Amino acid sequence: MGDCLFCRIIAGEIPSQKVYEDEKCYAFRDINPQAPVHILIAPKEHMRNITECAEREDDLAGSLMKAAVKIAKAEGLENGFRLVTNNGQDGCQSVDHLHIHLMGGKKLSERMS
Ligand code: DGP
Repeated sequence: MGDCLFCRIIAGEIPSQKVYEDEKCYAFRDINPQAPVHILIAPKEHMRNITECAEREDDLAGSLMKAAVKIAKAEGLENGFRLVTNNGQDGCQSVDHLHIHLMGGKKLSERMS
């Protein structure tokens, strides 16, 4: 686990507002929300980013996306939502534990960058 912030959140060592959990992933509200609903979906197993996740034999990336859609439904985002994962330096990834941002609850910006 080391010093990884999200590993510590998933382990319950640092408090978070959990919204969903299954055997593979843990989802919690972003500390600095950029939309009325802003949730982070992270794998329980530590991996750096989606590049590392894509190197796996299993379909963990698909499971994370399916969990995100399940959470969007539970949050009442039937009007739409956005899923984003920042990857590496140019992607402005600030926490090096893979997470998918789920944002919604308002009409989001058309700008993506
Ligand atoms: P990114 O820049 O894609 O790596 O996103 C990291 C996100 O993590 C950012 O939107 C803020 C959020 N975040 C950082 N520290 C904490 C924390 O301690 N708790 C929670 N809930 N979110 C955090």
